[in-house]
Amino acid sequence: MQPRQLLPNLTFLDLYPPTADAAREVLSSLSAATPHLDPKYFYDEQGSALFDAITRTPEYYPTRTETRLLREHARTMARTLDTELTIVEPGAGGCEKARILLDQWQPRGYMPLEISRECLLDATRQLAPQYPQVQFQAVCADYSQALTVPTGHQELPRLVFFPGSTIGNFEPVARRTFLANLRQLAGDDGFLLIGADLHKSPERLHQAYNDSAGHTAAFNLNILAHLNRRLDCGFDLDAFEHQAFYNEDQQRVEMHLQCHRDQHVRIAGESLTLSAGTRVHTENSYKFSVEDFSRELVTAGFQPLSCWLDDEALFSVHLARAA
Ligand code: AVI
Repeated sequence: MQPRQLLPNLTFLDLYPPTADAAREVLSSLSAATPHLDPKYFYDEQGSALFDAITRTPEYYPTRTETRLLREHARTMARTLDTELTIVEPGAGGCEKARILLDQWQPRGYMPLEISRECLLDATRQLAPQYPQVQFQAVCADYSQALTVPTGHQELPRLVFFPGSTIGNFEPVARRTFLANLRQLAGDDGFLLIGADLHKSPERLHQAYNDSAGHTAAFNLNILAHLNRRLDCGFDLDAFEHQAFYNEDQQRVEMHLQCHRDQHVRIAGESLTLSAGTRVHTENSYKFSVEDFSRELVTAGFQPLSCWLDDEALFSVHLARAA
C-alpha cells in the first residue's frame, strides 16, 4: 500500500484492518466467559466526538490537566531534547495536544496514527496548511497492533508522543509489551513523552467516569452503535446501561454495559445471544503512582528524564529517552 499525497506537506496511508477481522475479534470477545469488547471499538467518528465532549466536562480532569502541563512545560522539554525531531503519535485522535508541540517545538515531521479515518483526515487536512514547514504523514491504523510505521524522516530522532493516559487502558501484561513496542518505535536515539493518570480518591474517579451530562454513558453505549454501523450486529441500545466504578483491588476504573433484556445478534455470520443480566466489560483505566510508572518505563528500555505534575497531583507527564 502506497501513501497518497493529499496536500503538498500531507500524505495519507490507510492500514485500517479489514472488517472481516474485526467481526471475528468481536464475536470471540463477546462469546468469552467474561464478555468484553476491545476499547478501540469506541472510536469511530461519533465515538471520537463523544470522547471530545467528555474531555470538556467539568468532572473529567485528565485532558484539561495534561494540556496545561504540556503548555507550561513545552519549552523546558524542548531544551531537554535539544535536537530536531519527528513526532510520532499513536492514537492521535483530533491531534489537539500535538498542536501545542507543533507550536512550541517546530518539529520537522509529524506522524499521527489513528484508527478513526474520518477523525484523522479531518484533523490533518486542517493542521497541515497551518504548519507548512512540517511534513505530515497520516497513518490510519490500529496502533495497538501496527507499530511498524513507514519511514520518512528517519535521519531525525523520533519522539513518540502518547498523551491522555491511554497507556492506562492496557492490561498490565499488554502494557509491558506495548511500552516495549513504543521503545522500538522510538529507536535507539529516540524519546518518549507520555501521560499517566495518578491515584486519587475513588469519589473523584467515580465522578470523572459518570459525568452529569451523560457523555461518558453515551460514549460507552456508542461502542455497540459503532458495531451496529460497521458490522450490522443488531444490538438494541435501549437494552443496555452504562456502569463505571473504581476497582480498588485492581487500582483501575472499570466500564461495563449491563444488559437488561435478552439480545440476539449476528456477528461474522453467526448468531449470538447475550441474556438479560450479562455484563459486557468495555474498558479498564488503570491509575498509577509516579514511582511505579517510572519503573515500568525503565523496564521497557527507557531512561526517565523528567516528570511534571499539576498542583493537585492529579496527572503526570513523563519525558524519557531510549536507554
Ligand atoms: C482514552 N482514555 C485514556 C480514556 C480514559 O480515561 O481511560 C477513555 C475514557 N473512558 C471514559 N472516559 C474516558
